[in-house]
Amino acid sequence: MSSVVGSLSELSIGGDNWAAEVPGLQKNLGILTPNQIELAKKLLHEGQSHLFANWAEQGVEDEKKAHFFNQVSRLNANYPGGLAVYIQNARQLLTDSKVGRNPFEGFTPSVPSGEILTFGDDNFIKFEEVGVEEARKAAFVLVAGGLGERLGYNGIKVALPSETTTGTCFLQNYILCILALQEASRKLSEDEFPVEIPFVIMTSDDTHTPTLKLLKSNSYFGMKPGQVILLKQEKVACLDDNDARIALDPNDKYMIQTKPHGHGDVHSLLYNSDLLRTWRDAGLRWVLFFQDTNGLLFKAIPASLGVSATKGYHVNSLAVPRKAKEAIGGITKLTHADGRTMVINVEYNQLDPLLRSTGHADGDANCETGYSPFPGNINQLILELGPYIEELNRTHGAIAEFVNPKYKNSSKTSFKSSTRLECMMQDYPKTLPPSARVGFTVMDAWLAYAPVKNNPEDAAKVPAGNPYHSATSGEMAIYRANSLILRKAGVQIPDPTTAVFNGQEVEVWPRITWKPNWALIFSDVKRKVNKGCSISQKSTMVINGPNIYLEDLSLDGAILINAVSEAEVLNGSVQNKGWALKPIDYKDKSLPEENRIRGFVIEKLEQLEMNYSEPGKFFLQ
Ligand code: UGB
Repeated sequence: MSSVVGSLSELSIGGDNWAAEVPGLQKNLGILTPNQIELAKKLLHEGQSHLFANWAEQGVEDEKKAHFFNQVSRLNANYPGGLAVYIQNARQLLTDSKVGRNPFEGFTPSVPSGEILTFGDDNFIKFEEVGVEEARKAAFVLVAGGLGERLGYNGIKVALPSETTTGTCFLQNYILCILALQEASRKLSEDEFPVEIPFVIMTSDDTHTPTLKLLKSNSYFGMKPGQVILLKQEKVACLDDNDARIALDPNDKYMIQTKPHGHGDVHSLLYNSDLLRTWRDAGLRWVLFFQDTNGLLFKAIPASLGVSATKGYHVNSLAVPRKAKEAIGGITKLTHADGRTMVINVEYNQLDPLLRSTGHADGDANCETGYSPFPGNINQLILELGPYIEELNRTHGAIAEFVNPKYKNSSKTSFKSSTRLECMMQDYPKTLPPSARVGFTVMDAWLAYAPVKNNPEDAAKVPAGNPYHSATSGEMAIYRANSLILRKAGVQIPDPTTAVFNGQEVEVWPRITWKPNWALIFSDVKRKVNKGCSISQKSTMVINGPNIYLEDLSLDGAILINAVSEAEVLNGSVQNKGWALKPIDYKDKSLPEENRIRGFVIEKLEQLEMNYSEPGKFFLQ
């Protein structure tokens, strides 16, 4: 038993003098309601007397004291079993973490086998086509309640430009992709299925209002407002130490610090909403979960949905080759001594201890391929709706929790900052019966995964050869993927140059972007790219229009093409000064944060902009 609890359990909390040893509380008993007294007793019982240590005399700041109890009451009501259970769970998990207890006791890890896709081959193309067809039976769920602590950006992450050539923010990109999938799937459908793909966004107190504002001020980026559903997750109390002492806000002694409980909340929120039943009644078959800042995501979705449908997976996790120690979980097969097996994400902070404790002396290390043998979880999950509903009916959406304190020192006695219990959406399969069909799909990282998670300083410190996961690398990855896709379709594109922005060396490919209604899948690209095209390394190309065809295009500079759907274009030779990437200092506060975090701005020297607002065939020259 911890020291704090030990000493406090000696308090006679049941007797008249229950607050005698907590003067801050004792002197305020006169203003407390019976309900507040019950809550205060619970707190004392759970070793939380420090919360009252600096309370003012009765009559001073009484309103704030009432707010304090309102908050305690909410925290108590929002956690299954109440705040006392939360503190007890936290104390247990913190003790386990301190002694380094293996949460996978009894399990042996091994490398699972899954579907490994190669971009552009026949198999990939087939899965993409099946995926587009299935998309009309899908609902999308974006988890966007996270604080983005590692990125340190002041706004919500989904409002950040995914790339700065067009300035398209992540949320806009996701919505345009879903709408493009909706349209493509509708065209393939011969039945009466009304196609309006539902889009749920899980927000938190930190992100809800700005997310709604972003949507409203941009007319939902073209989606029908009723198609977008916001579900807000509640936060949990932060903890200051291994005794699970609740953390107070450093600026307000009557306010408990809270943080999101983790993306795992998405399952209970969906369970408690009516959405899943409504979707099932409407004939939907898939729920796709994804995260807030992966600009490549939708390049991977059609093929992976095709895999789910073809293989009949109840759960399909998307994965990419993982570098050892990269901050993404490893997909692992776990076999228990009693014979049970499961294929599950082992989070990045747990993989190394698990491997070491099961005879892998090097822990989380690369193998001869230069990658970890465990595929990296990119936390995009495709669940089949029917089995998902069945499972949630059983579990009510509860997901196992964990704690991840950042310790100040090796004795693990204090934290760098307060911590809290969390749960992860990818832990959903942990409770599934052995009959569940759980699979995963691996794709190249260049195609599928380029999140924006790390601030410039941390990104620059990433071990050599590991991905930066920064705004700089996230943007460059979009250009690289688009260039590689066009190359595969026959466009001549030279090898990239390298440049250093914010201390990170990155490949710089031509800045090629297209709207999702131009090409969602590789066969779209192949249909629209004809012979004789070349794009120089310094070039920029922005394609905005569904029927733009590239043929005999020689581009050395910048071109922006906007065309209505009936306009068909484009060939010829374009040469101009183009757009250049100009390095900037991320510490220069005179520049917008959106630019500073990527370490460059785009200098628009010269470009050709073509706007085709009438139907017809057009040629550049
Ligand atoms: N999120 C919420 O919506 N609510 C919350 O309470 C917390 C987060 P992070 P993390 O693919 O790159 C995950 O912080 O947790 C949202 C996987 O666990 O970006 O470090 C948040 O808004 C890991 O296995 O990621 O790591 C964001 O959209 C690995 O796959 C999302 O949850 C890794 O992501 C993820 O939050 C990865």
